Amino acid sequence: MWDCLWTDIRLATAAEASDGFGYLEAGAIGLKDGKIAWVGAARDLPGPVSALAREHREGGGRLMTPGLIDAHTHLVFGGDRALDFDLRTQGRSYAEITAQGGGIRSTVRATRSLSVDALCERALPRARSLLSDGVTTLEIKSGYGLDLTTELNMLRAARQIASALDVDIRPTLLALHALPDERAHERARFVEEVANEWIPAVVEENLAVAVDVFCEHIAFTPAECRQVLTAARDAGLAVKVHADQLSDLGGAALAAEFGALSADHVEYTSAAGVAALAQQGTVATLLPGAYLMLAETQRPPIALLRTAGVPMAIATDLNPGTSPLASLTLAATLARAQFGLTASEAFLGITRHAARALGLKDRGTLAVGQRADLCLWEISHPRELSYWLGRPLCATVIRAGRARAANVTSATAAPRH
Ligand code: DI6
Ligand code: FE
Repeated sequence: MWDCLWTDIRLATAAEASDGFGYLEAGAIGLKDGKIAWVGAARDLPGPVSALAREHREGGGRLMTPGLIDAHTHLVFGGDRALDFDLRTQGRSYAEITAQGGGIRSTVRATRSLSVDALCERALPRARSLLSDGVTTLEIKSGYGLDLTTELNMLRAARQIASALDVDIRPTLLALHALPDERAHERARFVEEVANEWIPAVVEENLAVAVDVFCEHIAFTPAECRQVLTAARDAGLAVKVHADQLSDLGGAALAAEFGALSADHVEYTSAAGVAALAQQGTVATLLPGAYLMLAETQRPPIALLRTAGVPMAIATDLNPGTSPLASLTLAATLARAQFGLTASEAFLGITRHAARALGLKDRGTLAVGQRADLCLWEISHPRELSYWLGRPLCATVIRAGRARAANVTSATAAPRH
């Protein structure tokens, strides 16, 4: 006997299927103990509805998909960068603003000034925005502390978000993001400290499951990244790389070299980089929000990635500087509009391939044995998920078999201490 049976739904399972969606018009899904116990065409149900489950729910013909997975965010931070954006729209470049003390470093100043509680409180509305758009699993990076104390505080804030909201958080130590001003003259020592002190401290408190580095001319060299990724791997943590966003430093190949879960951005990734990702099975995570807001013109090598069979995830990159984007379905629409992804590529990018970008095998598709993380949408076909620009479409979210209200804004309050 299942806990719950849904009928009168259309399904997009995101499992391997010839149409790319796993679309089924008259579907049904049975849930038990927080997992999917049965999924398929309603006409194939193994008995009468009343005999199969303790609760029966009807979806009114709405579309059901896996819960969405945002595999790349920086949603814990202080302040904002609305002024940076103003400057950029008036012709100043991201690199120029960064060099003049704006950019990441201004967010660092604001972030360092906040307590864990205050960081959490500021992040919660942003997280709620993602949740109300169907996100059930969310990666959150540190990286605006640039000192151990603040990095740990950011990760503690991420943990607090996990207990305040109905969402699974995957915390990542963004170990190399920018060199802090006060360490400008001791680059090598800073990198060493990150590798030898920060990573063990994070492991000690079990605050992150992965380590990320920003490999870029305005950030860190491949050699510096290699040093930190080696320490991460030795500590048993998964690895991710901000790769080839603004130039080709071989970031994707570096990610592959370390068996990274994902190489993220990849606008400037070369054919050799794509081949390395394909060989290693590393996901390319596309971040169209940053591409849009930086007015970039170099698109990721989608055709190469597609031909090589590299799984493509799509994420918001939600951050104050380059991607103040708080809707994953909007990210999916942007990936189609700007990068030419197909509707099914966009759908898999926020479901199955996003799960893989986080190393999660128990979600991202509707299949027997998978976690019952589900969304019910006010649309009838999954291609509409990456079509609308900022239209709220999510009707119902179920996480691990339990329903939550689509609008979590008022339902959940920040913890007060
Ligand atoms: N790439 C990004 O898109 C964000 N970090 C990174 O390494 C931007 C971070 C910021 O500008 O605040
Ligand atoms: Fe990022």
